[in-house]
Amino acid sequence: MGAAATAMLTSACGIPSFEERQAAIDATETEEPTENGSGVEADNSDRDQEQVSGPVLIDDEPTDDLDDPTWSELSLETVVIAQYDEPVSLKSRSGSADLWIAQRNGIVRRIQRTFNKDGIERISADTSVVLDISELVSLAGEQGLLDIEFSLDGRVLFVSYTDLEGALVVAEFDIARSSRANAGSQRELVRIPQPANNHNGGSLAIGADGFLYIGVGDGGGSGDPDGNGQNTDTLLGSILRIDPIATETSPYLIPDGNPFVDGGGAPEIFLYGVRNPWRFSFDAGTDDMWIADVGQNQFEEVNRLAASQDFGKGANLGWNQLEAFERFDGGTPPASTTYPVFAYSHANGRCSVTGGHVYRGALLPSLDGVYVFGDYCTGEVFGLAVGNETVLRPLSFEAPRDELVSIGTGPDGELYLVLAGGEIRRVQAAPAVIEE
Ligand SMILES: [Ca+2]
Repeated sequence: MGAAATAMLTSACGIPSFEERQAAIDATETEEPTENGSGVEADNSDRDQEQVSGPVLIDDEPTDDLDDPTWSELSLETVVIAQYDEPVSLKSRSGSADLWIAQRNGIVRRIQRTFNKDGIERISADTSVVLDISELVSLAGEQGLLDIEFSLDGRVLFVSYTDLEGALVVAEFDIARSSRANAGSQRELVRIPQPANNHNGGSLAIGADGFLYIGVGDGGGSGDPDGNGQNTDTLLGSILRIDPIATETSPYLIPDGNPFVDGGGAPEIFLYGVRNPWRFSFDAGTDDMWIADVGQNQFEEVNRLAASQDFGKGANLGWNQLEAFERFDGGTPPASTTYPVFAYSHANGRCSVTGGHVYRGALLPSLDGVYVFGDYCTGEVFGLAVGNETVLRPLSFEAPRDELVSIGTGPDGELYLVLAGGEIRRVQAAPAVIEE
């Protein structure tokens, strides 16, 4: 793959240019590997402790004194189950064992999974097209088809993409019980003009409440020059929540519980102060919302918005006054900031967080309740447990060093890695080693 193609892929999820990334990697190549067991290096040389609130793991103190959770000993492997041109997302759908893949070029495909009478699984990468909106999609910079999602009943396919004018569009298509969407049924729900072609966000998730949550980046440009993250009058820099039911006057309804229904901001906004929330998800066990927000030049962050606290309804996640726990460019921490549960620096080539899922599958029981996420540039995958102690451990398998664009789950909760180079990999336990 040429450098130009790599730069395009690299930029698909809201991260520095190829040149910036290479410079960062070059600058850190001589560093000693970490010994702290967290897998994530410290960079707190200029931290102002007064700013810090909440758990901090950007720290150079060894974390080996923490009890190692059983899951950190898990021996995992990944198996390639399919390969596509620039996949960006993997989703599942109620009533179907299949996996549904979005490609950046605007094509949605299906990985078919069937089980014989003995329960043996057969996987076939269906080459037929579920939906092709390539003619509607722009592809410069970080643009493209960004995500897909199904309604709770599986009968509607939602898509988010940048249109030919560069705006972020969220639309729905009828798919009923079919494996092919009705291409003529597009109904546009939301269209948000974008000041620049990066930080489009576009992540989609249906909550247990059946509402559609939409991640919207700050609009791009370095440092959020227009202050969109802190401006509740713009949909940029926010996670929106809508009820995708059309009325005569609007393509969707505003859920009654949204924080700004009575004023103070756009009624679609559910929470704000995000930069580029590239992948957020709901914990299938607790309904907590987990948001991975891509940082500027220093820190990547993971946020947990507990279901018991209304999923962070109305929360301000701090951007662009804060980058993770730090003041950004002399910013002032907002009066009521919701801080991340975890953040890491760009040391050792790490560059951009890729949000994943709290594991609730059956294959890896010791991983139950652990948030699994990764870094786009290094392809590393981590487990994060937040409880009395916050524990981060790299998950131990030989993942290919390829850009990790998404982590998806099947209908059974099992994990799949989506690599920008094309591979879809299932995560599973490595076979036992039999001693002679
Ligand atoms: Ca933040």
